[in-house]
Amino acid sequence: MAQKDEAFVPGTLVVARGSTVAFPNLDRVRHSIYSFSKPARFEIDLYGRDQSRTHTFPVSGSVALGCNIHDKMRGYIRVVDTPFAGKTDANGYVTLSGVPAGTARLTVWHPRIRTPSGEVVKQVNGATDQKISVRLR
Ligand SMILES: [Cu+2]
Repeated sequence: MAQKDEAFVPGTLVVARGSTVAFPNLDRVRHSIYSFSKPARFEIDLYGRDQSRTHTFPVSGSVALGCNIHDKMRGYIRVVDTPFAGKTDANGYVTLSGVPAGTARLTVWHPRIRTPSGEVVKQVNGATDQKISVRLR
C-alpha cells in the first residue's frame, strides 16, 4: 500500500489474515499512517521518501487508513480469512475461482455501503450460482 501523490495506492487492498503489508513512501513529503479500526489499531511514525514500513494484520475485518499529516488521505485494507475473496474491477465485477459446492455466505464490503459493518451478505450456492449479482443501495 504505497503513498504516491499524497494518496494511498491502491486505495483498497484485499489481503489474507496474517499478512504483512508494506507501506512504501514514494512521495517527497513524509507520511504518518494510522488506523483506528477495531481489527488493527496502529500508528506509524513519520517516514520519508523511498522509505517503507510494514504492519501485520492478524485479525480479519475492515481497516481504514489515514495519515496524520494529510487529512484527505484515505485507504482501506480488507483482511479476509478465506481464499475466496477478491477486489472488484472498475465495473464492479470479481471472479472467485474454485469455490466448493454447497451453500456459502457471500459478503460484499465497500467503505460507502450504508450498513453498520459496511457489508451486504447474501446466501449463495457454490454448485449452482455461477453468476451472482448483488445490488447495493
Ligand atoms: Cu501523509
